[in-house]
Amino acid sequence: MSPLPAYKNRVLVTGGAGWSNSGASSMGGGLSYGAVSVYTDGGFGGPSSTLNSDILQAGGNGTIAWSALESYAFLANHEMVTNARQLASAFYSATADANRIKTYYFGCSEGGREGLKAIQTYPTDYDGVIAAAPGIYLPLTQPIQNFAAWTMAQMQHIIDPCAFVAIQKDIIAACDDADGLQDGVVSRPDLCNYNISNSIGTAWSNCTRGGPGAPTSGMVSDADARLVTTLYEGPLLDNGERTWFAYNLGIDWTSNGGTVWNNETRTFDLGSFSYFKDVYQMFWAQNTAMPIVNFTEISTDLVYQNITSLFRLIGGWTTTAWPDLSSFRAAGGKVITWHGTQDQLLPTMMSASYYEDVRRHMFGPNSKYSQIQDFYRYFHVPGADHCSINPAEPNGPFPQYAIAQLIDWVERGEAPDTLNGTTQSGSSTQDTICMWPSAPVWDAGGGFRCELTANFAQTYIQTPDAWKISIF
Ligand SMILES: [Ca+2]
Repeated sequence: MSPLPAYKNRVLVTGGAGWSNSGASSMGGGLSYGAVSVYTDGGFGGPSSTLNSDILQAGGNGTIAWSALESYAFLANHEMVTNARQLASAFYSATADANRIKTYYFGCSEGGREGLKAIQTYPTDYDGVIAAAPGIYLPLTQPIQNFAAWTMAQMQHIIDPCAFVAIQKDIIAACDDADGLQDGVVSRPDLCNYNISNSIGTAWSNCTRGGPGAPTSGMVSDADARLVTTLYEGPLLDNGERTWFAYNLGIDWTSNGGTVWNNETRTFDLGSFSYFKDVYQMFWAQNTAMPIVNFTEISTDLVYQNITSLFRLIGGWTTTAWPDLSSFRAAGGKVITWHGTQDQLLPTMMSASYYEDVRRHMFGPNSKYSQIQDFYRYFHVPGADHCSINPAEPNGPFPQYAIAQLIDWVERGEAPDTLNGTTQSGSSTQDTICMWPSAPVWDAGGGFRCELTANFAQTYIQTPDAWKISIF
């Protein structure tokens, strides 16, 4: 048995996912950094308990348990790290050196949201934070991410998941070398202009994604291509205004646009779309009985109206997009956000947009990136999906050890100009994750560089012009 690493005056908090504050699954990571690891159950009664199972039961049918929501939104994390710092200090008082304990945070998705909420709300809680693929703009992102469901219902075309996958493969094949390196990774989705109608007639065989009983072979139809084209345009109102960012070309639609084979009708039905139903139940219906949602009665316009209500109801606690991080910066804090370019749940552009909001608000629209990079650095992870490596693009780099780079930044002043990528496949040559707004490119001889393109942010990030008021 190898000895435990020495304690190095660090506390590492690991954040939750989905409707859970619990970072239990990542907790072991702290050991390798000489850190005390902590997580919270959010006050929901145990590590596996979640907001959606608690909020209406605890409040009573028809009543939101506001304390549970407050705890989930920000308070549980604050109380935890406050206590953890005191406990670590007391426990290790015999061996701790004089330096103040450094507190770190890592979380992705909901965990990323918790990390940003912490630095927006309690700017001295953490010395260093990794807020990855953060689920900010929560009142919007949770319901809107299932817009594939009502789009399929509206277009009366419930797609075979094998068609989703066939189109995805076509996109990846067509856009792979736009970055200059043929490695099965779409490292530059911004340079990818694939027209989905080119996939009409693409055949598949031996596909089991449809589930038991479903056909294993088929081909992409006109209706499949029309649907997927509409999905990649993103959620638009009837008047054409954009409610939210589109996903990058090449994502896996089979979760957010999940369908299930019906052996009786020999067709596909819509899947369950739990996040949409959770929001519907908790905040729109406020009823302990899970609603039965008929997606043919749902539209982007209707959801937009309900999101507007949701911002008024819970936005102050959950939106988590406050762009002024001056207090955190003044306290010496450092923050890293990374987001996979093939994120299939939270569109990559939303993190880029938030980062640009912070830059504009704190330093001005024409500020040099070096100013925000002094304390906040943002990275696009080529090919990665939501908080993980992407089985469809396994040669992409993944920032597995970004915490080590964050620690070096906080404790030694070594700011990361790139993140170190590890790969799932040994054949990849990608081990460097470029810092926004630079992006990876390979020249004809295989030479790699992180390239700066004029107005990259302005051309990459769409404008959700449906929102006439600020939605911080
Ligand atoms: Ca490539």
